[in-house]
Amino acid sequence: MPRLKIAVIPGDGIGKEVIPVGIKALEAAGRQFGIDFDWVHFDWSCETYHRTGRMMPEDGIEQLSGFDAIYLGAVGYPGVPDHISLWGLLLPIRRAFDQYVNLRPVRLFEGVPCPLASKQPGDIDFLVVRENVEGEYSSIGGIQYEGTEHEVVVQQSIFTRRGTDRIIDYAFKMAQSRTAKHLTSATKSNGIYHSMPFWDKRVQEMGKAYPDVRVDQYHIDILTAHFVRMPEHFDVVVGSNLFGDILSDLGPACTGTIAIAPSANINPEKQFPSMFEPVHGSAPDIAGQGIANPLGTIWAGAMMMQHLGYPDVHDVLLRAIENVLRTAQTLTRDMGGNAGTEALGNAVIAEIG
Ligand code: GGG
Repeated sequence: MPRLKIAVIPGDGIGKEVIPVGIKALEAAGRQFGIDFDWVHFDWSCETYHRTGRMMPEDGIEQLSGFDAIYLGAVGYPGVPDHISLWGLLLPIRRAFDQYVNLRPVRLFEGVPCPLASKQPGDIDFLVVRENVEGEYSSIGGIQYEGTEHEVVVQQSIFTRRGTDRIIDYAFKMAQSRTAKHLTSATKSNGIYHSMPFWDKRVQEMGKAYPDVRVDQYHIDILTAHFVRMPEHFDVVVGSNLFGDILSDLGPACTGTIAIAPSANINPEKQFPSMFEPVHGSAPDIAGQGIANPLGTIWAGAMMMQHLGYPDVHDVLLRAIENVLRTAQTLTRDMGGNAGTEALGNAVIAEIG
């Protein structure tokens, strides 16, 4: 009987509410295929930071390194600056385990009210491929003359040839594996002088190895407009760390709720554990009320099973989400219903059977 060892970091806010639901759903789906889990919980969070001055212990990465995967809720809470919560936990994990691909599928499900009136389920079904370890998410830079009227702040972005090529190549491969074989690349090469024209050039160069993939290159500003106006146009969308992050919030917002969206931080070579989390953050405004939507966390769990070599478990979980949404009986508030986190989780688990 396969036994998977999963590190669980619920984190902050609604992360603590959605992760237990995700675990229950994974256990129900795993049972059908004789898969067992060892869940090892780590209480690393902004609360831990308040108590200890660190989001995770000094040997945190070492502690995670023997696991098959990491299942994370959310980080960030009032009182801890946002850059501390990201740089103290999420980003060091992504970097230490070279999780350079961030996969964020975007899909409009039947039963979920769509804010774009003319769009139907099937119209929106694309994949954002986000570069996950370099780019604009950089700690290189500094401040001089702090607090004076001469204050100067410098923030560097990092675009390596290796880092740029490997994410673009991954995105081409994803596009090639799909029916539409269509890749869209997001940059801002008319405004950002060095890194973005470099990225554009690498897309053109690397595209030569994928003649069957149709390529579009857009500036990020008009691309966001196209996301809203014609989301059906997109299949695989690749962008830098920052642009990918923005597009993968905007995409699911166009499908009715960001809370359904999952995020897979992948080390494709499987040398290190990959990490799975919902796209959404800790949502302090609704934390503790039992009303958070757990579907992004459950879908992230499904992606974890796909990555670990259990596509059947992935499919069972996704079918259960689809079926629950289709009936539109048990929806959380973000989807126009009044069900709570537990009720929606139980409906998915009942569907799993
Ligand atoms: N679900 C993880 C989480 O808390 N996300 C909030 C966030 O700000 N993430 C930034 C990122 O994905 O880079």
